Amino acid sequence: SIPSESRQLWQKFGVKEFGGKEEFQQEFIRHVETTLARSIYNCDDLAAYQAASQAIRDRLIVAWNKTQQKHTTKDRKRVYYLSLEFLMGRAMDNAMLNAGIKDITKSGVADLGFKIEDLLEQEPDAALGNGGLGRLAACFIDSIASTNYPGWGYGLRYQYGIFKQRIVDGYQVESPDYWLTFSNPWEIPRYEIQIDIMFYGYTRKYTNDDGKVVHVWEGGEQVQAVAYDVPVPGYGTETTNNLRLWASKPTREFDFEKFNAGDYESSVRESQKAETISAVLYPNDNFYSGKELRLKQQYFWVAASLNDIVRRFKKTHRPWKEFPDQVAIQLNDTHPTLAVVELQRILIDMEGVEWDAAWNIVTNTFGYTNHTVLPEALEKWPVPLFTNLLPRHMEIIYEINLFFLQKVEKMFPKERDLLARVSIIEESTPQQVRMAYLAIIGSHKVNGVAELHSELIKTTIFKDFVTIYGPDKFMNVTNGITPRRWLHQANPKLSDLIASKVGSYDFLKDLNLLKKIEPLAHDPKFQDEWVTIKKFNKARLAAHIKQSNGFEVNVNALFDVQVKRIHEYKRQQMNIFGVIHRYLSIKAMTKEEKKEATPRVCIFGGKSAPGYYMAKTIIKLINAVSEVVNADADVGDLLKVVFIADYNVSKAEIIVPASDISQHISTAGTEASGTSNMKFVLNGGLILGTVDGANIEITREVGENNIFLFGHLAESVEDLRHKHRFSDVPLDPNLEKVFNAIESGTFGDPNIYVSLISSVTGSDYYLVSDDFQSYLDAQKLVDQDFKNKDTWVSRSITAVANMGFFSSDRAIDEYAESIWNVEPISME
Ligand code: Z2T
Repeated sequence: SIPSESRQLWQKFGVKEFGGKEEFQQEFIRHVETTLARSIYNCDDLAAYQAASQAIRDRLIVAWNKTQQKHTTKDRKRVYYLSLEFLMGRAMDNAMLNAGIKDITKSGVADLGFKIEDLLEQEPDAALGNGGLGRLAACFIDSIASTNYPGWGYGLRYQYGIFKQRIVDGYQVESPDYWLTFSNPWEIPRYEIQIDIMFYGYTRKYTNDDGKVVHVWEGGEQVQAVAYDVPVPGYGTETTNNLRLWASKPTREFDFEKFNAGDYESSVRESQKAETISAVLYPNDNFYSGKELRLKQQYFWVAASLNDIVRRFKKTHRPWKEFPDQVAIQLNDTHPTLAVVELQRILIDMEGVEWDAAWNIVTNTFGYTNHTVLPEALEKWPVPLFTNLLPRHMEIIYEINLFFLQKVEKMFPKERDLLARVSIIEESTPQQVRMAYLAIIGSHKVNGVAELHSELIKTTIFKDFVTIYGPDKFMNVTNGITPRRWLHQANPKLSDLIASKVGSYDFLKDLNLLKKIEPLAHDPKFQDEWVTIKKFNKARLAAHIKQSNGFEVNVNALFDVQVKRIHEYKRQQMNIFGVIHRYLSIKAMTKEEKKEATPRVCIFGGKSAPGYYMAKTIIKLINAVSEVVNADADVGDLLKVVFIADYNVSKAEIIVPASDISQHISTAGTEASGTSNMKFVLNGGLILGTVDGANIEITREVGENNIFLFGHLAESVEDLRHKHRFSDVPLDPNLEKVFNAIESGTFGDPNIYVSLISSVTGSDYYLVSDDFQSYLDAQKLVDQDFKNKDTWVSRSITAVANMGFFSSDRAIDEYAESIWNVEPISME
């Protein structure tokens, strides 16, 4: 239908991706002079970053357009990854790498007088997530693109990412992360894609001319969702997928009545309220807080995304029953569970599909991933709040629940308590909507994120549902990480060394090829190169520490790292108690003994949720210990304690390659998977960890000689907790010495730490005392083994060689095969 003359013009002038360095430079200068309206005389690093990223962005958009056209013509099943968090970090280095233009841009900007490293530094992190769950979503969309699956991410465009952390007087202080100050070159605003979203109002039903009962939801407040698209380039492929983030805007009609009534100011104020929906990311990791604004965010995002997905499906004019053949939707935790209800509502209220047929479509479309068994993290919304905000959805939930409970009652007529146990509605005051149960009932597959975790959900929190649905609905997909960011970008020297031995960079696409370096584990020359690279990475971190913390650390010391969100279940408190124990031991050493000791740098980093008192106390203690230990002349180089402020993705890229040991020491059964454990080992660091989450599978892959495991097993945790509650369990004697030191004021005002200590001397829910001796023993082994440099490096090499399984490409293939039933689309 497009006339051939027009078509020819489009072909003639259509934008081509630049290929060579000169074309890049031409684009760069064009953007400096036009997009930024600057010149050679006022182009600083920030402007140069902006111009370079504009040039790269243009190139991504060309690939994005091609991919989307291809996917539309192929018209095959797509996957949609719904996540309230995408912890992307910086985009520029990844965009250059994946598009295969890193060399030309690097030398292109160098000719113009800029260092690429300086430009990369200008970019703020896109920190739209809290921790593991958000970073997993970022790794997954990288892998979906890199393995050529047609897949979109859907999320919220928060104006404020996770807060920035400063340490003032040893305490965490938060400040807002307004990351859009200099505009964001990596997003394409789609002002034409505007979707009306309703809240509140009331429901009504009537019988139409055909005698059918029709439900309507009306009279509520309207806001508008505007789409912002972020191109997601695959590595070594033309495929460039889309991450669509929604921002809230006031609707245009919204103000009219008040405006006419002369109340202009208040109508503007009202419309500003709409903007706050997507304004800020909730800063909790593994913790649920039932705020109405959070539920609003969830519905806003889910309704906009489903509207978009359904609109795309309707363009193909297929019958509704084919919806699950065209669409797979993955629920990243329970945050998007309203999508189940919203799709059912669209089908029955708007599209006139019968209930059963609609429900069939819904359950065949969704998959649900659970990320935690911690009870305080499970979402439950009070029925009154829910009914007020989403009255029609509440009705549909009651209906879903009724049909579900009828089915259960038929299956198990004698099980009196079962119905109450599995009901979506918890009979508390007030009643609560159990979102995980709704997600299970509304999905065809439920998965955990590591083997132990996937077993635990079947035997504990979702046990009854295994009885009802059988075991096949529940499965495991062990998490993974993208080797592009977490090996090649973070550790270019190691990646280059590996490539020189493997013969190519193919391992970045097929991580099992790492196996080829295993025979080199005992090769002295290779070992030397390996050690040199680790030293270089440690020096790079040491320079960062010098800059941020103001003191020097010895790069020959053992770098011992624990960086992750601060949480009692992750047990940073056990780590710092261990550091205090080490400090006391050093103080008691003779000169001779000191000569034998292994010097350590204990590195901590991580944010606490702003309202999490215990986590904040742990941060304060780490900083207090740091101050005392680092200033103690008796200790010298044997022990340094560092708290790196504002841990984020970009800092992880510096910290991860620099570890000798990293700690993943959660109470067994509490860390669903962990993913930083994978990052550290992939970069040649060994793990000191508990038998928990993905540590277990890492042990299986790398061999138990190449990991330091300690502590009680998940199966004993319940008994141990019981003992603490119902009998007197003596405190571990070494821990007692540590507490005495704290209580005697060695690290400043002991009053600060009273509740931290009594949480252990009391019920010790996280079993710090129970595991403490075992932890110290494992640490001792680490000290000894680190002295044996040859064995240490061969263990490091062997471990890396066996990390292939933990590529997120593998995880995505498993989801695609066993949950989504989607296939790759080649861009040829
Ligand atoms: C989170 O980061 C994780 C689980 C959550 O449960 C919430 C958040 Cl914000 C609701 C983490 C797990 O703690 C971690 O073990 C896992 O590796 C990660 O999700 C990705 O699955």
